[in-house]
Amino acid sequence: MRIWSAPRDATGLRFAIVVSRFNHLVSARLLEGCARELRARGAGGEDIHVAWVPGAFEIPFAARTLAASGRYDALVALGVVIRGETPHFEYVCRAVTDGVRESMRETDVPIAFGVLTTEDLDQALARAGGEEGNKGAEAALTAIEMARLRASLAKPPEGGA
Ligand code: INI
Repeated sequence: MRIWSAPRDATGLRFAIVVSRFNHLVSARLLEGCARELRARGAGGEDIHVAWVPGAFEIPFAARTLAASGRYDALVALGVVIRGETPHFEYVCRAVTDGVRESMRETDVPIAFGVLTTEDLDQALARAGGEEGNKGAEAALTAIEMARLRASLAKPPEGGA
């Protein structure tokens, strides 16, 4: 039996974080948590690149472009979509989730999803360093693990168990 598991050590890995400015109060906290986690796990400051985009809708475009550059082991997408009075919320959520998934498929670069989709601002704040933790930091851990896993899955060992 071969069991795949990947260490969450970011030493030597290169990351791009795409973060949206909409609901900046919250997205800045996600970014802070994400960058802090990457650094704490060994990533160098020069190996973490940050691209700000206007809103969550723009995240997939930036993520796909950065992933296609071939310069990153993994990406993190960060944003905050808060339900309003209109169905616009649903469209933005769908666009960002579908778009990030497509970007990952098209480029074969892992993209951790740290986009909050909440009912209100309080829920979003709770997930950005409040009582529900920091989803930016959680996304950082996912990005590290997937970057390592991608490398080991691409070169499976010869032979049996
Ligand atoms: N963008 C967000 O990131 N969060 C939101 O809550 C949001 N709402 O509610 O509208 C939002 N809209 C902007 C959208 O992402 C685009 O930036 C805009 O439509 C221009 O393309």
